[in-house]
Amino acid sequence: ESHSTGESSEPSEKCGILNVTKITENGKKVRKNWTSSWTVLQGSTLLFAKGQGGGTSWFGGGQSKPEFTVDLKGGSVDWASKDKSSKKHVIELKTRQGTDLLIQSENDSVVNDWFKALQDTISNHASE
Ligand code: I3S
Repeated sequence: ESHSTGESSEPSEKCGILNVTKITENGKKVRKNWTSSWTVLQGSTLLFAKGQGGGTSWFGGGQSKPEFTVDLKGGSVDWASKDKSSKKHVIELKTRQGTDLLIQSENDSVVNDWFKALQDTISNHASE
């Protein structure tokens, strides 16, 4: 186990509301189901909690769990091609586990920030 040689001592953490859908699960195509989700990037883990509002209620709180998490290590991130979605500003995230997601927001600067954060996370954990 090795940590990237500290260009930053801060843990990578980022959160916000994004539209998310799985497109592939364990390598199999699944039907899209776009959901607005409170999204947290914590280390190399991306966590999603369903539903808007209540924002941080599950986070750090007692019992509630994130609805869904993916490990970014060994994954890849790219802009989704037009045939993947008719929406604007769509990120395609592929994970080593064979779960692929589309991540979107109407706000392009929000999506650009997430794109960079995901890319940085993946490259910072590339050797693990
Ligand atoms: O790839 P698709 O099938 O065009 O994705 C659309 C569908 O998931 C659609 O739901 P239904 O399967 O119930 O028709 C969604 O409402 C659309 O948002 C999906 O397309 P976009 O282009 O928005 O990702």
